[in-house]
Amino acid sequence: MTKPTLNILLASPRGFCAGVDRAIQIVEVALQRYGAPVYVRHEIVHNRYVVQGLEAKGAIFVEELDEVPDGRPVVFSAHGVPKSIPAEAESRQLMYVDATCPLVSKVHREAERHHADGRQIILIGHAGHPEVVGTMGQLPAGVVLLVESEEDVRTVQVDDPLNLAFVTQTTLSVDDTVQIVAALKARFPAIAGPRKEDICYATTNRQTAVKAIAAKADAILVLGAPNSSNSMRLVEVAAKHGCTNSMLVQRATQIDWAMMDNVKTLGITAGASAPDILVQEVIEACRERYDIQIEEVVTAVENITFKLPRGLAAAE
Ligand code: 0CM
Ligand code: SF4
Repeated sequence: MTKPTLNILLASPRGFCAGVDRAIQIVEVALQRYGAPVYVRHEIVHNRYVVQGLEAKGAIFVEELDEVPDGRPVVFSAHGVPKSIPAEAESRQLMYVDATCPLVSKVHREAERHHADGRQIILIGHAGHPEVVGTMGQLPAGVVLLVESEEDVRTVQVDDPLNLAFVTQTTLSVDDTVQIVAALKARFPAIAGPRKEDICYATTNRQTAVKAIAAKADAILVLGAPNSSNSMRLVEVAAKHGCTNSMLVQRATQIDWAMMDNVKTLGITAGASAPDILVQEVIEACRERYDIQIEEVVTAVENITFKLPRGLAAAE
């Protein structure tokens, strides 16, 4: 029996970013250097496949430092941690390695600089996300105010409109953030901040790439996890740009093949924490059912890498 045809549009860039690559490498190098178990506070990146792979090598994932026994090394996840966490590790004389993405650390330093200059800070981000908890926790409680929407901008109570700055989470929707920043500038014309926002190159590039395939695809699959902010934003961006039939899947086994009945062109992308092997798994699952043709749609070429932290680099 001949298989039906399926055109696959592969968004590029997609999948791992430099910060995720570095964070995973940090856990692997720590395992080699210190032996198992190495503890990791929070999922190193928001992906079960990655977490399970590291667990198999001897990593133990915990949510809080008090779950780490004395004398064992602990790695902090790519999303960043409040200042209280390294302080607590130091007070317990725990060996820790910070895998915070350098682009998240950059936002931490920006917030500290504004605070040192006497400004109150507004963070644009999603409440409860670990990156938001980490960025707010760079400064004393109450110094950083969180806004999630234009509505929040209308109601936020600031101490002095002339002494304000904003910073953002790195994995937001670029288009939604433009609106929120515009609302902030309209209400507080003197607000200081980055030239645009603090959304990282990987988030920006993956959103641009999914936009390029959205209008041409009957359905889009985004490989990623529900707790992955950048992956969830890809699902939303695809829906807003012409493909309402856009879905998050963690593995090929989650694909609803009944929903694929009328799909002639399928778009595929992956969040910054989703390994390429999961994309390949989806392509293979499609190949079993369809006669597939793959077209890669490239909107940017990335060649960014980040060095390992001092103390973990190969020669040390
Ligand atoms: O921040 P987000 O939820 O998108 O995290 P992630 O682990 O899915 O992606 C990589 C990062 C960071 C910071
Ligand atoms: Fe860093 Fe961006 Fe990757 Fe997060 S998504 S780890 S901020 S490069």
